[in-house]
Amino acid sequence: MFENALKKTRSGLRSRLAGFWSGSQIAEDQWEELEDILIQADLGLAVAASVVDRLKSTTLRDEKELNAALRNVLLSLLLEPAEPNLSGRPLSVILVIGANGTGKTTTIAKLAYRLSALHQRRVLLAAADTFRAAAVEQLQIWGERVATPVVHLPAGSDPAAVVHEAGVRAVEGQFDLLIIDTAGRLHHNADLMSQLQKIRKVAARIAPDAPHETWLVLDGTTGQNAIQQAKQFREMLQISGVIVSKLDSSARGGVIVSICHDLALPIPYIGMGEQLPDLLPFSPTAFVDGLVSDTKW
Ligand SMILES: Nc1nc2c(ncn2[C@@H]2O[C@H](COP(=O)(O)OP(=O)(O)OP(=O)(O)O)[C@@H](O)[C@H]2O)c(=O)[nH]1
Ligand SMILES: [Mg+2]
Repeated sequence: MFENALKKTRSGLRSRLAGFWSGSQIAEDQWEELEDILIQADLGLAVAASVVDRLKSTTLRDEKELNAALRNVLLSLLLEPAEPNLSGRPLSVILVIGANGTGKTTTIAKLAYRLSALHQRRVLLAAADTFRAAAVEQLQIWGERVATPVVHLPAGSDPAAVVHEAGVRAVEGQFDLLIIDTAGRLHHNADLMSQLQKIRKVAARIAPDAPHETWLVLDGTTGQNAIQQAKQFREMLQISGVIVSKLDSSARGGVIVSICHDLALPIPYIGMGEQLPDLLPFSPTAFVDGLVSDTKW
């Protein structure tokens, strides 16, 4: 899954680790270099330092052992997710939030495709990004492609009203899932956060315990900035998981470790492209292998 996506990061790591083993043990400056390598792979300062600390306290005799230990340490930092079970109630409501351009709308289309085509669920979409002119139309185009209805109101309507309308329609039409698309940018950040809080309140009236999931979409190519974004959103709203998009492009991948370790948030899915099948449940083993392993090792 990650073999091609993380190729650049992996080969960088490999070539630098290969030159590591000159003497019988790793010198202090080499540990520092390893920390740098991990930071460059987007792991973040704190995580990189803690990985190195843990490796230092392990007996390592050669490159192979270093790689195996690195693999184990990284795996231990990742939360083991399961694909969310959205079938235990009559209607599940999923709120999708995230900064402008991170991939929310595309992710929703991929989710609708995955959950309807693969899991045979009846999905309804709510176009609650009423701020950006073309946002409703963009969701409608995706809706047509995945044969999923989209609830919308005239441009400039209150997004919370769209959510209310979609909730009524979802209950009446006995849909299994309602997925709500939201704006990524308003005139002010504070406006966006209060709008999202209002949407959340309205969503809470649709079904008991709704929204059942609030997924934050982070652009995997933005590295540690994505972590800062997550912290801002988390101050305002309870987030149940993070979907990392664009891991197929120039992402260095390490941000995944930070999301699990620093934010302690699960990653139900990852986005690996712009096509409908390009949303996959996150697999920690496949990810770590993509980052550090190679079949030859
Ligand atoms: N390569 C790649 N591109 C992606 C992925 N997900 C989204 N994109 C692209 O990222 C761009 C923004 O995607 P949108 O889904 O419109 O993002 P958004 O968060 O809804 O944006 P706003 O509504 O403007 O806040 C589009 O060009 C998408 O095709 C992905 O997993 N891989
Ligand atoms: Mg959008």
